[in-house]
Amino acid sequence: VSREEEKRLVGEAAAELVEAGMRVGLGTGSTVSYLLRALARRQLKADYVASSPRTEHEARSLGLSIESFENFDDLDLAIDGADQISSDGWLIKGGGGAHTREKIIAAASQRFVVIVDSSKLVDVLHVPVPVELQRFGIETTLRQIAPTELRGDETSPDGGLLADYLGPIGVYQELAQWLCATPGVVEHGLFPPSLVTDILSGTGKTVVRTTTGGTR
Ligand code: A5P
Repeated sequence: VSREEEKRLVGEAAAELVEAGMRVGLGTGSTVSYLLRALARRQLKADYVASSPRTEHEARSLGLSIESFENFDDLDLAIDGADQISSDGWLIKGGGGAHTREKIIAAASQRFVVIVDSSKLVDVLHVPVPVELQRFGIETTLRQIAPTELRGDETSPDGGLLADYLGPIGVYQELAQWLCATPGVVEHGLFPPSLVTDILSGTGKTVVRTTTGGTR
């Protein structure tokens, strides 16, 4: 079974979690693309919020109704992919540069479901850790969180520069706090287990469901 097939299976399984009338946050990436197609086939009347222009465009072209996130103060459910999931439930996200909006959506949602193929399951998280940085003072911010490499002129939809932290990871919580505490860092791609309520991972032809019960 290919990785694409695993992505399709988890995307379709996650689409079954959506019910009519729900307010649903949609993540970004190739796994989410399968989710969007499955949601479009279900033709539910639900309100969707997109974490990126890519998702917004893709969802609209499939006929899903995308609302502005300024219209909702919370969400019932959010579904997103990830770059890595550690055995203790931490995520690295942002390979696609959308992690700031994705984290806002995850934190706003009653339930945050992560959908991944088996290649994303790791024992221990490894670099790169994506970061979004303010352009103002970029060189000093990069120096403070060295070694961090800019991804050229790639920006987030909110205008931040995207970069990858490449240094030691150590204790996840400590790295997350250090990155957050550095002025100029808009957001980093480490998501703590407390943000996540469910993980759907594709392993061959089966979808493994883990309820992590993140509390918020
Ligand atoms: C996007 O910004 C990211 O957080 C992740 O890279 C994404 O959710 C995973 O994408 P794939 O499903 O394409 O691996």
